[in-house]
Amino acid sequence: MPDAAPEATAGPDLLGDAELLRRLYRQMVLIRRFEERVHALRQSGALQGSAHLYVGQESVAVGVCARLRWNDYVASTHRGHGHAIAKGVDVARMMAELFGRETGTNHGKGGSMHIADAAVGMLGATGVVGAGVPMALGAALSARTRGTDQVAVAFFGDGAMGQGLVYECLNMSRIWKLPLVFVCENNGYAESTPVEYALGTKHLAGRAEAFGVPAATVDGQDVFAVYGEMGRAVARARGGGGPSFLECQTYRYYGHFIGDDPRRYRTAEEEAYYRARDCIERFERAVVGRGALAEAELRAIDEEVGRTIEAAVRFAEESRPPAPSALTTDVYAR
Ligand SMILES: Cc1ncc(C[n+]2csc(CCOP(=O)(O)OP(=O)(O)O)c2C)c(N)n1
Ligand SMILES: [Mg+2]
Repeated sequence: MPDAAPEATAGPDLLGDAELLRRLYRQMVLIRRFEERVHALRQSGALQGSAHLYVGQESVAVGVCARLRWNDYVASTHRGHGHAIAKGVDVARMMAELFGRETGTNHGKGGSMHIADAAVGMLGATGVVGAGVPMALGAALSARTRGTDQVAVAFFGDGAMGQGLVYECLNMSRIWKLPLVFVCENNGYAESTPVEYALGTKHLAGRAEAFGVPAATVDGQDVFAVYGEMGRAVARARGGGGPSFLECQTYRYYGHFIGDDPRRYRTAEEEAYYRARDCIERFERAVVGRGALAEAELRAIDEEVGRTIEAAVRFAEESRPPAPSALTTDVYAR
């Protein structure tokens, strides 16, 4: 492994767009602070339940969602907080959901793995590996049938590349030329199983190409690389050109879920390698180093995000749990 961390790849067009740069940075930091706060709350016992943290992968959700409109669709995974935040779900309502409060996105009945908000196109997280992919396919088919130019995105992990339904969706999206972007977040592991053990090839994009779906492999720890490739995929989808597949190579810093702290299946050297490519630090080096944003601007964003997260925690703590009389509402369709 070479140990020199590469630069993020922003070209002059992106470096000249200060508003976009501020938005990308704020979203990445918002996800990271949210997740770190969730980790601390869980460790202290203030928060119950399971959570799969997204820390390390922020540049994937942010680079992808920065290309989407509010009414485009996203279907998520068990590691879904970052997707929801990047798509515009309110962090206070997300925190309330994790606390099981009635003000939460799912009125406190869903928790970490079911966060959904139809108002911003967040179709939902799911605990079933690969199950978000047909949801996104259905949303893409709906958009096409209604004649809108909306796009749907399916986020899924390398683990979902072993799920048959993903391949059925690749095929269906291609023959119907649906406006769907498959975003495979290859973080190297499915729980503790390395991708090299579970999959017979490192070339995941080749699997999509076999179905006739244009595919690309990108450095998922470089928000500009993700944003660039996603721009091509979204243009293809909105223009009637059908689906695309993006393999984003990335890494999760924490364990598979909160509780998988020893992480015995990977080495300290490997973790250090990916941390040296941290998406937020690389972004900062690129934009401050080349004078696109002042460091003081980034620190001001950090402070604002810190206040937003603390306000979200207060909102959650001060909200009530759902009333016992609401036990069966919103649980099953009537
Ligand atoms: C259909 C199905 N099989 C197995 C599981 C158990 N399981 C939960 S997460 C996970 C690993 C998923 O790995 P990946 O898709 O790479 O996502 P990551 O956790 O790395 O983000 C597994 C096997 C499940 N939830 N659903
Ligand atoms: Mg994985």
